[in-house]
Parts: sequence; C-alpha cells; structure tokens
Amino acid sequence: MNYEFLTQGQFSAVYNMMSLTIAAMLGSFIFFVVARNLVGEKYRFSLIISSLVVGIAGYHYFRIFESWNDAFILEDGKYIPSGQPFNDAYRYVDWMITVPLLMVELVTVLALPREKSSSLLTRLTIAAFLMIILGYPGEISESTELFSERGLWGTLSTIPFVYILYVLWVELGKAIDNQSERLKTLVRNIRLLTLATWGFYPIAYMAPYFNLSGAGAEVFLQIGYSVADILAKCGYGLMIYAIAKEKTLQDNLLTQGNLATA
Ligand SMILES: *C/C=C(C)/C=C/C=C(C)/C=C/C1=C(C)CCCC1(C)C
Repeated sequence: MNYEFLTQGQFSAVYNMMSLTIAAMLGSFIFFVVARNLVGEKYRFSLIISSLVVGIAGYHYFRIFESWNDAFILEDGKYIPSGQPFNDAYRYVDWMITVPLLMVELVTVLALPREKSSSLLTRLTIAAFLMIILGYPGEISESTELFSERGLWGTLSTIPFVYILYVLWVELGKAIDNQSERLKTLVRNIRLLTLATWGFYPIAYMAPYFNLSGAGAEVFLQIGYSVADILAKCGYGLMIYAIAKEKTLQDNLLTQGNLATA
C-alpha cells in the first residue's frame, strides 16, 4: 500500500459499498433462481447461468470485504494498515470465471440456430477468458511506465476486449436481424450496458499512469469496481431476464397463431 492511513470516512465508504455489493449479489441470486420459472423452457439455462454468476461474485465479494476489514486497524481515529495485505486478487479469479459466463448468458438467451450459437459461444468465452488472463501479469507488476510490463499485458488484453465488442456489435447484430424491433432494442441496450460497464475496468487498470495513487485513488477504485460489478452482473442479468420474457411472449403468440390457423 502506498499510503499511510485512511480516514474513517474513506474506510467506511469502501466497507459500506462492499457490503451493499454482497447484498445486491445475494438479492439477485434469489431473484434469478425464482425468475427461472417465469420464462420459457428454452431460456431457463441463461437464468441458471445468471444465478451462478452472482452467486460466485457474491462469495468473492464476501472474501474481499473480509480482507478489507482485516487490512486496517483503527488507531487515533485513523485506519492504518494492519500489516495484513488487502487481497484484491479475488477480483481476477472472479472475472476469470464470471466474465466468460456473462457471454454464455447472452448467447444462450437469444436461442439462435445451433451452429451460429455454438460458434459465437466458443469465440466469446475464449476471448473473455484471454482478456482477463492476459491482464493479470500487468496488474500485479509494480511498474508505472507506459512501456513496461503493465503496458504490454494491458495492450495484449485489449485485443480480445476489442474482438468481443466487434462480435457483439457486428456479428450479433446480423444474427438478430430478423427478430422483433422490441427484441433488437433490448439487445442494443444490453450491449450499451456492457460497453459502459466493462469500459471501467481497463480505465481503472490505467490508474497508475495518471499518477492516481494514495488513499483517495484506492477508495475511488474500490467503489468504482463495486458499482461496475453490480451493473455488469446484477443489472446485466436483469436485462437477460427481460430478453427471456420477451422471447417467451413471442413464442407463445406464435403457438397461439399456429393453433388459430390450424
Ligand atoms: C463482473 C466483472 C466484469 C464484467 C469484469 C470485466 C473486466 C474487464 C472488461 C477487464 C478488462 C481489461 C482490459 C480490457 C485491459 C486491462 C486489463 C483488464 C483485465 C482490466
């Protein structure tokens, strides 16, 4: 840690935000488990994956929260490092599992033709995994120079990141061309949410380049990660649910129509 202490306000802001994140993950977990029964059979798998994602993230946040709590002790009204390191590595372990799963949620809920679906699934999950794995060596390197290990791994990790955005915008757009306007809007929205929230992580990664260090930067990063994680996992899962509901509705209308004309 490159700072001497946190004020009580700084410590509590992170503490409370992490606690809120655990609550959001647990609440979403229950919601997705129950909501599985409210959508058509074809879409249940996506909701199971949504519950898995928030379940895994909820557990990791619990560990991060504990680690934060153990990393400081209150002395003379200030929180000073206790000597136990704050273990942030849980985040990368979490992303390694949950980020590919977020891609699975999206592709499976669209119920595309089998071949299209498996091709998208394979490429998106591998790219998501590579993006996280490649970022990690840079994250733990101490260097703050642009042309350093951090810069190198960050750049490598950005390649699959850009590839994912390309697939979501160009290929996925084409794949849902024949779907209803309402569904297209829902997919457009979830794509925007993905871009807006995923964009935070590489920006946070670059914090050392902007000389963002010290207690204030740590507090900003921890709160930023928490907000981004709630939106990218709970909010995202809710949007997946909305897509599943819409597709269920359309499937029902279709069978009713077929029955009527039969
Ligand atoms: C729930 C957690 C999510 C959605 C995490 C997403 C993480 C990323 C999009 C991370 C991306 C990175 C880069 C594009 C370059 C620098 C290294 C990373 C891993 C921070």
